[in-house]
This record gives sequence, C-alpha cells and structure tokens, in this order.
Amino acid sequence: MASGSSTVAIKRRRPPQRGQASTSVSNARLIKSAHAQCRELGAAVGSSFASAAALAPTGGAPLLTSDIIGAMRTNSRPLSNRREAVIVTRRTFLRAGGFGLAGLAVPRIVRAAPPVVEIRLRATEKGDQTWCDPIGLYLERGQMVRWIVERDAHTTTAYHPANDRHSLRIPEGAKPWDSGFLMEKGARFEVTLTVEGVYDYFCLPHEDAGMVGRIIVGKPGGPGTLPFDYFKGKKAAADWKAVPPAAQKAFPSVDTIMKQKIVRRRAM
Ligand SMILES: [Cu+2]
Repeated sequence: MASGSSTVAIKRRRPPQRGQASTSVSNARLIKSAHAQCRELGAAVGSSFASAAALAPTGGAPLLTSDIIGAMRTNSRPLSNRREAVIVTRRTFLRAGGFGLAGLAVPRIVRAAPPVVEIRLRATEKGDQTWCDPIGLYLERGQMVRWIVERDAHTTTAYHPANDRHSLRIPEGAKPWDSGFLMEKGARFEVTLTVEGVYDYFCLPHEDAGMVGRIIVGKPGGPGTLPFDYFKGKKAAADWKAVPPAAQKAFPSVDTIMKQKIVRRRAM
C-alpha cells in the first residue's frame, strides 16, 4: 500500500558499515512486519481511539503514538534501523488512513533509559580504610547513580557551598546532593545527573581520610576541572572550605576517567 514512502525511508538509511551485513532483504521484511504491526495496532487501537481522541481534542493522540513505538521497540535492530521503521510505520499508518488520522502527533523516538550505575561505599574490617568503589566514573547525561553502603557508616555529599560551605566542584546549575548518614549495610542513595560536567563529592565522616569520588557526565567541564584552590581570593567564596589534602590526592584525573570510564582507587 505505501511502497512509495517505504522507498524513501530505505534511502535515508545509512550505508552498511564494515562488518555489517547488507540489510536490504531484512529491511523489506522489517517494513512488511511494520505494516503488519500497523494493521494489528489499528485493530487493537481502534476501539480505544475514540477515548484517546476525547482526551486530546486538538488532534494529538499520545496513546496511539506510544503504542506504535512500543510495538517497534520489540524489534532488536540498531537504533538507526528502528528510526526508519518508525518513519515507515507512521507514513504507512497515515496512508492506510483507516481512522482518519491525518492530524496525529509525530511519533517521538523513545530511547531506553541508560542503566543505573552503582558505587559501593566500602571499608576494611578494622575501619582503618574507607573508599568509594569505583572512585571515578563516567556517566551519560540523565543516567542514575546509586551509592550503596557495604560496611561502616557514610554519606555521599556533593562539593557545593550549600553543603556546609564546601567549595563548589560540581557544574554551575547542577543540583547539589547530600545523602545524610547512611548507617547500615545495604543503605542506598540515588541521584540522576542531567547537567554535563565534572562532579566531585565526599563522605562527611571520612573526607579527611580521602574518601571522595569523581563522576563525569558527558563532556567534562565546570569547577570540578579547576585546581582545588581556584576560588582563593574571590570575595563570594571567602568562607568556602578547601578540599583536604588527602582527598585532593585521592581524586582520579579527568583524563583517566575519560579513558577508563570506571576507575578503582589506587592501592594504599
Ligand atoms: Cu565514608
């Protein structure tokens, strides 16, 4: 029915890269199955469409859009192919026109949320050493990080003047966090980081012993990339607390984190 629009979508596809099998055959199959899914969705959605339209009097139909994408997401192809599949689906669906859908919202590409990354708050049995594991971490924008106590009591607290006048070492505009005391094994605290840059944080009872961590979200930048004394002599920062020497030494460099993505602490 909508072979014209299918052709357009195929032309948009990036050429196959080295090591990738030619996909023209499988694309045809994909498109076929997209059509089939469309028809099925049409049938399934038909009954609920009246209520969706009632909810969205301007013609948007979020229910239908997400249903289509939901169906396409069951497909395990690379994103580039999935995107086409959605394009084909939408056009096919519009042309199929069973429900007079010309005014529908344009489907968005919905990506799966990146996985949560965990940092263990660790200590030796004697408690003479404590550390964040990993101590350095690279995250994508919008990724969630979760700290979990393994032994001893800890906090995860952003370097930010809002946290007892500690110096600012997270991106300007990023929200500071402070877990408060996490007292038991398994106690946890989570933050989703959406602003790009370098985030330095510490553990309140163990900062002087060097229990700190550094997270880079996306492109490194912001005060966390500056020397530890960058605020010296600035009036607004006159009462800021400097990072203690043992903590300064513990931070992995931005370069190391960007190269390794996950950095464990150096042996002590
Ligand atoms: Cu601690």
